[in-house]
Amino acid sequence: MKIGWALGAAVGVFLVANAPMNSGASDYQGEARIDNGAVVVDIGDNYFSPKTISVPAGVKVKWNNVGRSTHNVTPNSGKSFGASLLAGESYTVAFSTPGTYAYYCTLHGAPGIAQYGTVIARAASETAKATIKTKSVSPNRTVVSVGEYLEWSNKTKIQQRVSFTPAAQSADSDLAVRTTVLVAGESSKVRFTDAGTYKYRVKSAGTKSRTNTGVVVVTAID
Ligand SMILES: [Cu+2]
Repeated sequence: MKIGWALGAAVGVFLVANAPMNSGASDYQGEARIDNGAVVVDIGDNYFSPKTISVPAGVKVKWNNVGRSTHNVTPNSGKSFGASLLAGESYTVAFSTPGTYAYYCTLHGAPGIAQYGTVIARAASETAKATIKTKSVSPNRTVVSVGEYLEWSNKTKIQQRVSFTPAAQSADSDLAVRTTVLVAGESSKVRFTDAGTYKYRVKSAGTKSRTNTGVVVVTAID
């Protein structure tokens, strides 16, 4: 990562004007969404949105170039997927092998720098997970099938409160839950039984209270 600092700083200067503000406290920009059975990732000038998304393996991911410039989807390693897209073009691929697929645009980024993104394809047996850190929840865009769980792990040293809208279902009962509280180091999972888009806020307890946000798309894929 250190090696990338100089380039990252240089690219960052002109990105400020163009990049969406993904760090805002109540910002759900770049919501995960489904289009014709594919999970959509928008390509703008010069970013991918959502930047990181977790999907069930086998689900199609569709990149849409909604920017004005030409961009490309280039894997950090290998050539198992990838495309160059003019403005308005799209590219769809299904990640049928579970794994983490890191990619970037060679024109406006580098691996892990500036215009880059990640698709996490989960095995069918694998519960979707999100890690809560002080300044982020990652991945913060998750697609699950109806009936699946999302498990949050609290890696901070303070209590975190995850509140979602609409309510989901608790992991071990049929009770609808809107808020789940995680003490430091704990994890908690919630089951999503109805298709839809669930937004959530992760609020930390304590004086330096901070809110991170995320989106879960529950879909009837399969
Ligand atoms: Cu680009």
